[in-house]
Amino acid sequence: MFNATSLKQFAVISSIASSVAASALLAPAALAETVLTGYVTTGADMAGASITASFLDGGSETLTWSAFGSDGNEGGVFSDLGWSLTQKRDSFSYPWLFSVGNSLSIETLTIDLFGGNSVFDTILDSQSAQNTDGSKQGKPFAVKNGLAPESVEYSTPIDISQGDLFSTLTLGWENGFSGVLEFVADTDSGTEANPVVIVEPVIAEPVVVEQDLPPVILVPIVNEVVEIAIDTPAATSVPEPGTLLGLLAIAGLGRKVAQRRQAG
Ligand SMILES: [Ca+2]
Ligand SMILES: [Ca+2]
Repeated sequence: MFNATSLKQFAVISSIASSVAASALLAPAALAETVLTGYVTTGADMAGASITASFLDGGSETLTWSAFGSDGNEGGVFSDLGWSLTQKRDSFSYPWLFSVGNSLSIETLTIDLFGGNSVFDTILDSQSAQNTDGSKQGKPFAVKNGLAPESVEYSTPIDISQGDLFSTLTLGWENGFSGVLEFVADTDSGTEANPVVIVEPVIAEPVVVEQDLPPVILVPIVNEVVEIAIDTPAATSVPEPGTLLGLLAIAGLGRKVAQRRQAG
């Protein structure tokens, strides 16, 4: 049988048990690290990647990369607006093809491979301290043919990167790009079981730093001397109200004293 004490203990134990269960549910699952498939990634392997073209005269278009063709190696995006980006074989050796119709002028091209479970491998020297195990040799962006962009930026390193593996490549042309550009940029892929993981930026808690503020110096404000004409009231012989009341009170007191003397 439960008495009141054992019921209370039961309630406390239940409460602890449910909060443990809740915290177990809320605890983030440990994320597995990226495991690369190897070092050969073709256009078809990058299906799901996100490609964004921004236009010199404003606006942008984002398309999702998909495999195409019958040989199992080709992939790309084709815009109805008149531009396309494709990759047809092992990205280590074969170029990407960026094609932009003359009616368009593209300011930036951003290739984000995360959705395609792939990464850019940017360092050729596999003995480099910055080479990630399993990624082998990479190749940084290099133009094979066409108008080179003025800016080339790799960004968003992945979790296992030692300095060579990035999720995103952005190319920029100050005066816009149209025509055909062939470039090499090596890629690798994550496995299905352990896909590519991006390093989330750590958002620091805001820290309030108490500073020794310099003493506040009060500077007297010197006003201009302003002459104010004051009408000085003319001197009068009229007693002030307070004085008048005092005189009346003394007079009254004197009368009362006189009356008491008469009564006595
Ligand atoms: Ca590769
Ligand atoms: Ca590498």
